[in-house]
Amino acid sequence: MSGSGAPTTAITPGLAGRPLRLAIVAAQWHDAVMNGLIGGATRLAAEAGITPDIIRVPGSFELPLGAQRAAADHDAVVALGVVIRGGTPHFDYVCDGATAGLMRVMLDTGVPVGFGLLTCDDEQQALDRAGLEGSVEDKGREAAAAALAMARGAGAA
Ligand code: DLZ
Repeated sequence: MSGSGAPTTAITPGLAGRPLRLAIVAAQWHDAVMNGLIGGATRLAAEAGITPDIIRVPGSFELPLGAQRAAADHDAVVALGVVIRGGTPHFDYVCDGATAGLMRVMLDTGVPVGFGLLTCDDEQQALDRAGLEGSVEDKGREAAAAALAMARGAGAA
């Protein structure tokens, strides 16, 4: 905002005018894809002048509890994970549990949770969405953008 007297530092207005506190809660399965997702979310945050806290949890099933803990001292949370379908119903239990748990955290706490959980039939589908070189989509970035938009008041009357 040159000429207006406003600060030129990249400050994302948050609660009480301070920068938003963003947590990226990330599972630890499928390293290459996770690195892409975390990179996408981190880049989006950096563009908004935010340095996120990155919190690792063992797997996608643990994302809801990680998000709940992070919601206690952050304005927005991005949950990132990758689940690849195997030969048993396990995939469905992990995906359903993580998805329902993350929604519950968001509604119970009122803290927006960006949904960056990839649920894929194979690794290639995940790589295509990971925001890596050669990927066609960047789901980490999308999830971070959604969480920050909600934290800034999107959807509020
Ligand atoms: C056990 C498991 C399996 C088989 N696959 C995945 C996966 O593809 N992605 C993921 O994030 N986590 C996986 N996990 C781990 C579970 O999410 C969870 O961490 C364990 O069941 C321990 O609670």
